[in-house]
Amino acid sequence: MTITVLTVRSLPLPPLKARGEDIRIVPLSEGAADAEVLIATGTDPVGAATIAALPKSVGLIANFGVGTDNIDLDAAAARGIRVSNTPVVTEDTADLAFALILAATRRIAAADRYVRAGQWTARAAFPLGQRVHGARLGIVGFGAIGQAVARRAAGFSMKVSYWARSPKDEGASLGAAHVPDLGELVAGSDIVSIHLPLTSQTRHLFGADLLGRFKPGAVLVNTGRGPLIDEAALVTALEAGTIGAAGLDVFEHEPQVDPHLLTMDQVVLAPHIGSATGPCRADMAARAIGNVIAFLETGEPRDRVV
Ligand code: 8YV
Repeated sequence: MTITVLTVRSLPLPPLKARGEDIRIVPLSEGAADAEVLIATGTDPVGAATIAALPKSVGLIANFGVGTDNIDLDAAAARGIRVSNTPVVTEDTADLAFALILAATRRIAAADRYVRAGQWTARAAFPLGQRVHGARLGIVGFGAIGQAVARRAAGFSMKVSYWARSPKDEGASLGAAHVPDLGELVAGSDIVSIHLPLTSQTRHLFGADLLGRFKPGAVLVNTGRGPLIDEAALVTALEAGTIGAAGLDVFEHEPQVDPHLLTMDQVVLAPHIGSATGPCRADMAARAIGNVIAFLETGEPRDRVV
C-alpha cells in the first residue's frame, strides 16, 4: 500500500513515509482518485475550481509558504479540507525588508549601476540619499515579521511605530508605539514597511488616498504581498515625488512588473525573495512535510490555518 500526495509543481522532496507506508508524490495535473493531501506553493493559485475538482479523499492542502492568499480558504473550509502553512520565514523576510530599507534610502541599486556604467568621475556627484539611523519607521502589520523588523530597527536607533487593529504586548518590549490610525502612521513616518497578509480587506489598502497621506519624499518598502498596494497609484506617487523611494519584493501582477517601475532609479526591485535563502527554504520544506505527515497520522496538521 502507498499513500498518495498531489503537488501543484514538482518539488525536490525526499522519500517520505507515514503510517508505516511509502508516500507516492503525483503531479496535480495527473490526478489520483485516492490522494489524501495536496502540496501547494505560494506562487500557484489554488482557486475554488481546483478545490472542487480535488478527489473526495483530499483532507489537507499543505502550503509551502506562510501566506495562504493563493488558496481559496472559504472553498477549502466548505469542503472540510484543512489548510496549513509554514510559519518559518519570519527572520529571513525581516532581513530582506531591512535590506530593502537600506537599499532604497541609500540608493544602493542606483549606486551600483552608476559605478558599473563608469559614471563615477572626479567631478561627478551621486545624488544624496536619506538617513536611516534615527529615522521614524512605520510598520504596517505587527505580527511575527513586523516585530522582527522592529527588533532590527532598534539597532539603528529608529523611532518605531506600528499599525495593527489592536495594541500588541510585544510593542512595549520592542519600544514600538501603537498608532491606531493608518493614515496617521504613514503621515508620521520617514520609512513605511508593509507586513500584512493579503485578504479581501487589505487588497489595495495602499491606494491613492493613503499614498497621498505619506510624508513628502517618504520611503515605502513592501515584502508582504503585491496587491496590498495599488501599483498604478504607487507609480503616480513616485512620479510626483510624493513617495520618494521604494523597495519592492512583491508586485501586483507577479511576475509582471509595471514597466514604469523598471525605469525608476529611486525604486529597488527584487523577485519575491523574502524566503529565498538555503536554510529558510530547507526549514519551509521540513515544516510543510511535517504538516503532511502529522495530518496523515493524526488527522491534524501542525500549522493549521483553516
Ligand atoms: C514563499 C512567501 O517563497 O512564505 C510566503 O508567504 O511569500 C514566500 O516565503 C512563496 O510563498 C512561494 O512559495
